[in-house]
Amino acid sequence: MLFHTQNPLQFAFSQFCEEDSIKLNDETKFGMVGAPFDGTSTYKTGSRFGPRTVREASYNFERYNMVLDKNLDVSLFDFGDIEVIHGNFKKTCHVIQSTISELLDNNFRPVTIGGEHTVSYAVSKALDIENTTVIHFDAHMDLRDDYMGEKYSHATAMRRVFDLNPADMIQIGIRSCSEDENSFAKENHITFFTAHEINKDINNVIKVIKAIEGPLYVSLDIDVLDPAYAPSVSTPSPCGLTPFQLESIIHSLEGKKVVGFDLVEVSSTEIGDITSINGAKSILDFLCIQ
Ligand SMILES: [Mn+2]
Repeated sequence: MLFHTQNPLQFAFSQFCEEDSIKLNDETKFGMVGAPFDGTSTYKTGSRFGPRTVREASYNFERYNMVLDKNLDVSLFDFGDIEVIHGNFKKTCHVIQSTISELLDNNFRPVTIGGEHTVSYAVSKALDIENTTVIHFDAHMDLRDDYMGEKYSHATAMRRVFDLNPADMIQIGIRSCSEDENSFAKENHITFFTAHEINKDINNVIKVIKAIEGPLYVSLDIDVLDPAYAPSVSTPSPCGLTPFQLESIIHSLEGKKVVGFDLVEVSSTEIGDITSINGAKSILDFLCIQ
């Protein structure tokens, strides 16, 4: 695997796992990697700093989750950052895919910190998601077939994931798309819940998640949150979810077989930035329900 090893912040999440809780033969163990690629971002760049700032933000939290009355108790290995190739998505995609494949070969469930949303496509390719439902949190559908002539872009990421024939795709928190994307979602039976629908009644999306059978892959673009809670993102879109709503929906994944989780589009560049704090918390919420 190709990893940087110099940065002590790379292993920040590992603080939540006591050494004796790490069981090498545990088939439910998680392997964390950073994928600091932001080469296709078109508005506010900087998600290459996501892995660093999200890990740093994780220092702020307790192992004990008061809401769930539960200690975080998973085997989690943080392998540091993948060496992405800025300016070359094709090569970057290959490196991410082969790294995730290596994690899977060693029975690690991948937790990936982006980077921008194309990272999710690279991970999905490694996972072979044909029998898997993709749960996609985002302000945007990301279902364009191309964006400014590019097939591989943050704006087409979920269309490329859809091309991999997942069992189902459910989009949560949507409030921005083109007319064509809207039609594509409807014609292809992609279920989507707008942020407005969730604000009216969160129970509908929770009911749908609880009814899913079979494996799930979760992709969380942090811009699903309102820019009040996540301003440091590539393409902010107002009228988003609150951290309370996101927390409730993540908690509804409890008991589901989640084969992988990614957090993308965090472009915080400073310690204590609220976007990275909400991102780190979402990863910890997810890990706590395992
Ligand atoms: Mn987005």
